[in-house]
Amino acid sequence: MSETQVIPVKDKIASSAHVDAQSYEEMYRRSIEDPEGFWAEHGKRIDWMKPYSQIKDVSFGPDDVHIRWFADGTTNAAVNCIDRHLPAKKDQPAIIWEGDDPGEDKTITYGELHRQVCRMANILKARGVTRGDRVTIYMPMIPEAAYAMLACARIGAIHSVVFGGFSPDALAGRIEDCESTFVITADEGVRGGRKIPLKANTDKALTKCPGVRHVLVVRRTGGDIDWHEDRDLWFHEEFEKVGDDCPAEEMGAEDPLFILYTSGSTGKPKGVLHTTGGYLVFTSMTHEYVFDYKDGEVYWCTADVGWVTGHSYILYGPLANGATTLIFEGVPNYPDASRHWQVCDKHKVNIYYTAPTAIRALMREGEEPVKKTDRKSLRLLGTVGEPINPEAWMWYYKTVGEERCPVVDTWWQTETGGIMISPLPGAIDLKPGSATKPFFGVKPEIVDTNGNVQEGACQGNLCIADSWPGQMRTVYGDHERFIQTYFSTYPGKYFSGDGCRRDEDGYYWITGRVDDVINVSGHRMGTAEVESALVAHKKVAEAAVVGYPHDLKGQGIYAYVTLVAGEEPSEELRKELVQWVRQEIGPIASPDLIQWAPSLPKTRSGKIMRRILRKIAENDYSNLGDTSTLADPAVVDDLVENRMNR
Ligand code: 6R9
Repeated sequence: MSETQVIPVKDKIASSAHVDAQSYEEMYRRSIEDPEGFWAEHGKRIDWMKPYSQIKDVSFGPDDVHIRWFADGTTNAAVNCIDRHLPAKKDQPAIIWEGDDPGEDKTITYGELHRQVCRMANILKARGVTRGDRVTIYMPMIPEAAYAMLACARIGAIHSVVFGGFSPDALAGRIEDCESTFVITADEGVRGGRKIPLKANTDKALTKCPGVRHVLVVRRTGGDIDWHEDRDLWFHEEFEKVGDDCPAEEMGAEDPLFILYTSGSTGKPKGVLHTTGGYLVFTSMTHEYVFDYKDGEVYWCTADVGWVTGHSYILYGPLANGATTLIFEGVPNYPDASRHWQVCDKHKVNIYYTAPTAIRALMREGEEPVKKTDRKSLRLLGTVGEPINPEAWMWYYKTVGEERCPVVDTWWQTETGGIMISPLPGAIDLKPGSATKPFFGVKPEIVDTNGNVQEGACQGNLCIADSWPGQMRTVYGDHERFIQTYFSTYPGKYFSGDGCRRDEDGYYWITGRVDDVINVSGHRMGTAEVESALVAHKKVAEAAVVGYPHDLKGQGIYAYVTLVAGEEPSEELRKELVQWVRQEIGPIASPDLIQWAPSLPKTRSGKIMRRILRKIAENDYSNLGDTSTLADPAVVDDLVENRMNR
């Protein structure tokens, strides 16, 4: 074993888990040597209307990139998440909803979920939404968000969930890109006692989106909102007009299930497209094995449904497995820093899945808020979204889990649909900070910058050599961009955009993004997006944005800003620009630090040397590299002199 600490699998866990070390090795080997046979078998874990005979039909290029799984099978995601559980679980909780206010909660059984989803689906149908239409969902964390997603799936409409923290402009861009004709929102959201004006934001966004015919509004707070008689519909009124019965559409395995926008290193956010059959097989299987999910357990993933983690591991994976999934409306520190653990005690949560940024924030509050709760129901802990530092990992393991609960550090992406690299709790010894080993069917490769595949212990860029059923199929409306982004850097392989080290035990250690994507509190932000928001301000001539290490957020946003001639830097302007970016994109894009740059370091051909800007932001001058190609090397001295995060 290597130099780092190893936490071996406990015998008790191995003997009761889905797989132990030996069966992991056997299953993994088979999944790689005989993917057709492996997935032919495991594809059956979901219910098909017409069984598949084709399994895998994939090309990673160079001429043609296509990805198809179970292509001649037909199924429906909502049926798999609801109807098929009704005979045995009609009265079992499907969703436990915990409100922002600790006094508010609600339990939705599988039977009730069925009724709610059918009615929502009938509302959509009555208003002309059909198979293949795009429906944008801009919702707080309330059960109706889940109903809306599943209602779309039931009638074959493609949902595009937009995170409730995004601005009207960001919402409009996403509605326009996929040409949505229908929006589902709420009057207001509530988080940490504060209201979020979702309907007002939607109204603003829709001034730019003439194609939207209807807005279905769920009443959450009863707050004052504007009403557009010809366009807006109250959910509770429409609900009374429709019936409980809504036959599910028979969907091809490769029919789209949803679009989810995510930031990349260039341009505007991409519409990541996932399809039906393979996605459901992969998310349900990973949910069962990685969390070692057992029937009757209460499972809580703290993500927002606006992110892929919410799609795959609040909704589709757990519900496809007939689990009880907890949906939490609030934030970890409201009313106080014990909230998450109080929720665990209140609802007897067995499996808890969160982000490193939340763990670090809670760790700062000390042990007391944790220790004053019981947490005896907890059996397994998980993390996702960014690299977790071993110190936070150990705190999570010891203080929260009392060394009783294995911690599964799960590496994956919007693009991968489900978990790719993660411990299986009964099979794989843990190393704090490592996502450990690949899931079944996942073949990671570490390549150097020339694309040579590295063997043994090594470090480089993380690629995946072959397809898995949960993989994204295309960028919505732009297949060329899909090929360019993921398959052109290392031809014939999927390139993740992450750096990675593999140790001598074959464990994977994700080191973070190697492209121009910043990971702020587990949320992806493209530097290009923040830059274009900044330069849209009339006083800004030019901007360059990079990430820098941030204690709580993992990475912070560091912006170098050059003002137009005649404008003077000031504290007010700094605040104005932060506010401006919040308005343009949303609070998660707020620059943490803005440095006034009289000019930016550029090559003679005019390219901004981001490598240097990154080093300065990181306070690391030991290796600024070769600056001789700069048009004006003196620029760097000025930036170093005036750096922000001393
Ligand atoms: C699921 C999700 C993906 C990026 C990914 C990587 C980072 C996610 C991680 C992790 C280290 C982990 N990331 N999980 N890094 N360890 N366990 O987060 O999807 O929002 O698309 O972000 O997040 O950099 O490339 P997404």
